[in-house]
Amino acid sequence: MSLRDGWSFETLHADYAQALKVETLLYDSETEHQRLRVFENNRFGRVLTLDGVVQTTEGDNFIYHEMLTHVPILAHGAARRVLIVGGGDGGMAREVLRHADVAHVTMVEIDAGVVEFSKQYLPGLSQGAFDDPRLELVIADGADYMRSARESFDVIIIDSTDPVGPGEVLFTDSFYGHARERLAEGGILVTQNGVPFLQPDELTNTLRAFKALFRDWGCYLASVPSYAGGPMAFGWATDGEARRTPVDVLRRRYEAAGLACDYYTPEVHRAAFALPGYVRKLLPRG
Ligand code: AG3
Repeated sequence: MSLRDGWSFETLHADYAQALKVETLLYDSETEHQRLRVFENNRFGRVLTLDGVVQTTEGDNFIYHEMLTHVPILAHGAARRVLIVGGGDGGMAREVLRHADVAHVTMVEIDAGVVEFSKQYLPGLSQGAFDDPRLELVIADGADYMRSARESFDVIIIDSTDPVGPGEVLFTDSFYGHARERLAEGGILVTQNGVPFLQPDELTNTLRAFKALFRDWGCYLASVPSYAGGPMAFGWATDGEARRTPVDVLRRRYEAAGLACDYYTPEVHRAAFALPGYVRKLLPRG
């Protein structure tokens, strides 16, 4: 049971759990796909959980969403078409749409319930992104979409849950293979890849698949307080050279885009690819 004595306990990991105080329970119900809850916490603001696992909070979502959007988009330098898989809360779309040069965003979310619900209970996440004419919302299974779509994208962002339940198919080799076919030349794929201290295999498995498919593959890190257990890893895969974009070029692009981020800076962008030893050891070898 994830709600106990006025606290929300997360049971994602076998031997470690975080708890957030539930000031007010605002919503608690079962959608077609998962159990959805929103509550108010004094430190984090509104918190969204799916099947008891924290997905996003008003307080710290900027870290996750900025790092999964501005890193690939500014490294690419000319992204016009972006695909988001998942992201029903609208936070990822919000950050992508800050780039005036992005002409089209396709967002593929499996759960229409999450989108409707987020507009109502978490308006601060999407901040009007769902009304932007550049956004095309597709309610579909991300894996089915990736297999059958014909469009191509400069940046693909996988904003998934953890690889349990509906999110599991978004961590398979065949899904990554289909994603690669959807990338335009020089296109970049980034993924939510869990907290490597607690979910080491998740990162190794994804990177093993990337290594077989892409010329440049790896991961970068950011600490998101509500994804407890150490920094979170984001998978990076491309056949292009964008990872090596120098910091002064990133600075110019950041300024030209008129961004004023709360986490992302061009320096943080470069530094995020520096991996501590325990993470480096999780990368596939040979
Ligand atoms: N989706 C990522 C949630 C992952 C939480 N996992 C974890 N703590 N290991 C967030 C959706 C926000 N748009």
